[in-house]
Amino acid sequence: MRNLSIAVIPGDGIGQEVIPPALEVLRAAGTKFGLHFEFAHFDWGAEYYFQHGAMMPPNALEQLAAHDAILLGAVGHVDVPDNITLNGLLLPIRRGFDQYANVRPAVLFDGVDSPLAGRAAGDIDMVVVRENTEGEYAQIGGFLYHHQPEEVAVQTSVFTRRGCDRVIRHAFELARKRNGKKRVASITKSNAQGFSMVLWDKAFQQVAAEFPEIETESLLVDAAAMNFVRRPHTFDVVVGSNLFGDILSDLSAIVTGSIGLAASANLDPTRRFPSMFEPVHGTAPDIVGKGIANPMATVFSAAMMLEHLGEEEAGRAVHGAVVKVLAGRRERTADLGGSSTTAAVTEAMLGEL
Ligand code: GGG
Repeated sequence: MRNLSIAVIPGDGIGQEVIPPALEVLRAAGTKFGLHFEFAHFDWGAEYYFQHGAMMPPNALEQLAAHDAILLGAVGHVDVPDNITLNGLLLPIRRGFDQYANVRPAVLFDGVDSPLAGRAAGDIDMVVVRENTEGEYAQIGGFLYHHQPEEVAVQTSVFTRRGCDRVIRHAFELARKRNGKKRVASITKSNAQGFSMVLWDKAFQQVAAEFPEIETESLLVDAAAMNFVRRPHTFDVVVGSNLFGDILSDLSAIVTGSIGLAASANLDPTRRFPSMFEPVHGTAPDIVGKGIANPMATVFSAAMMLEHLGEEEAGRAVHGAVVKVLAGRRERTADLGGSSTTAAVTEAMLGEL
């Protein structure tokens, strides 16, 4: 029996509703595959902020570092400015634990309808690899004449050669490992961002030379957005900056049916620190408390966590259970056109497992 210690941060909104199903599925997988999970719960997020004036305590990373991995639900609240939720919890964990590769798969599964005409199951199978520690999310800047009529804001993106190289190399290694089209698309806006993204392009060219068997293309982000809709079947691994990767992975999620299926892994590939797994979706205040949130993105994320922890068989089983429920077209939440509850979908996944 292998013991795995998982830090669990349900966070806010439907984060609180999608994490318990994922823990149930993980426990069931543990029973089947000889894994004992210890789940350490952290009540960080908006409620914590209302009580303490911070999204998490000052020694949060110290507390999390003791665990094998982190499972996160969602963070955000209508009464807390978005920059506080992001900069007070998500970004310090991603940066502090050097989780530089945010891996976001998007697959059109059997039983799921794409909003794009003529796309069948398996037609779309891509992964967006988002740079996760710098770029447009670096939080370098400030205000001048703040709160005065003539106020000025300056925000600087930070692109380091090390940061570009390592995430681009991760994308190529993923393309090599995947049973896919062996293709990496790099996304920039280097015609307008003439320094940072020119550096990115140079890094892309040089890293690509190490992987001669992988086909490459470079796209401006506007063209990439168009082509995610026009020819999504041509993409395999897509690598982009923090902001572009974030935006494009919402697009890849919706062309494959729903953001309720979009999983993500914030990876420290060096394994110095715990990696963090979270659904791409946010807190969905419009459906909080109704018991209808789709737990599948979180369960897919849990499957990615198992794989990262070396439990490939268990990860495949959890992933496969979700895929089977989708293919059955019976239990499905509203985002997929159904009327099932979170609990009913969870029962179905457990049944398949
Ligand atoms: N599932 C985590 C969550 O709440 N994500 C919403 C969000 O605002 N994410 C921003 C980001 O990933 O940069």
